[in-house]
Amino acid sequence: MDNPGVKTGKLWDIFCKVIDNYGDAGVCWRLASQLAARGERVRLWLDDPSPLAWMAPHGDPGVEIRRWTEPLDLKGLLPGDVLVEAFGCDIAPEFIALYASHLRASSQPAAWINLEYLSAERWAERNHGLASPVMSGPGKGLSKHFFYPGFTPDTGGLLREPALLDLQARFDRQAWLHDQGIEARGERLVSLFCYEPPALGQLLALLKADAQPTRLLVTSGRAQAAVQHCLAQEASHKSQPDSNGLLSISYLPSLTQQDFDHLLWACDLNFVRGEDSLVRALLAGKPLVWQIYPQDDDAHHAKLVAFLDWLGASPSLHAFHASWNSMAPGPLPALALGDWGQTVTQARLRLLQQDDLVSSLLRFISKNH
Ligand code: TRH
Repeated sequence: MDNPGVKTGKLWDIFCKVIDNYGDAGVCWRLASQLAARGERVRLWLDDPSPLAWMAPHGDPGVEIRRWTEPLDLKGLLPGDVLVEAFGCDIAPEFIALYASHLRASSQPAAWINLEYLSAERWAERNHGLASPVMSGPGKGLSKHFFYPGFTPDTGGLLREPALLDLQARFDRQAWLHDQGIEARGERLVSLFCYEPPALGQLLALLKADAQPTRLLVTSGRAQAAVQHCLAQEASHKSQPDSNGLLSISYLPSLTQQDFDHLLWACDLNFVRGEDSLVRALLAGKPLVWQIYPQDDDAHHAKLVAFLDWLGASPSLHAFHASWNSMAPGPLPALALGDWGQTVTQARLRLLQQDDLVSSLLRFISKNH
């Protein structure tokens, strides 16, 4: 249920630090522009805004990008009504001091949201919406609230534009491929956005050996480097150059977020990674395989299993993920796109019956503040 009716018309300050990869900036940009689309005003503070130059080159009139310098330049600045601390980024203390004194002067309660990482684990439901008193520093005495994105109605939901499925229904796959310079001749199209999965060589071998021709659309950056590394390694082990069989490979430039969606809509199977691209692949409703962001203590294993359980993944989809994410030894199982596609479309239906993240965030703010 989308609920564009809940409007607060407030000024939001969203703070984000780019740790690595594109997800932090990607999620915060999506949040900022979706808030702006519902009539909110947003300042997005980023320590490194450079990924936005290719993700969102046209910007958004409702979103002001500010560089998070140390110290922050706060001259003449009035803090906004809502403060969003994305992914535990520790908002600059000088900004918190300004916000706290603004609240005291206006006798308003704090509207300070701790936006957390996405997880399908049960604790996300338990912790969603909980208050957390600030015990020290310039915000001492204020209260933050945990906001957990998630896959069930007891969480904050997932970022989803109200018109997304209509846009997808009107999408012209052939025209888009042509515009990208991709001359597809009826092959199966597979997108690849990944880190360096050890099973990548196996995937390439599987696609080469398949009776059905495949075109692999490889995203720029780490995925491209990983594929090229695999191919070079393979070549160095062979005296004769190997043929790619029925596999052809296209390397893509960095796409805008909008064209990244188009890529997911155009393909018959999407390999995605991290957080934001997983959500977009779910919303695309096509068969997907997720490479989860790896954590040192293997905490991502439980997170992956929780997601697959929520998804209702079949044994074959479970097994493919276990292998792709190096959780189980053994070869990659065969692709089963019919089965995987059905699973994803059913999961998407469940998501469409729930509020999206911006609707639940707006409701949370108007109820609590
Ligand atoms: O880049 P990621 O691996 O980001 C990760 C995750 O967010 C992870 O949870 C976090 O802990 C870690 O960073 C630090 O994957 P993700 O989350 O899918 O983000 C990719 C973003 O990049 C997404 O918004 C889509 C966008 N994108 C484009 O806009 N164009 C492109 O060409 C590509 C490849 C991605």
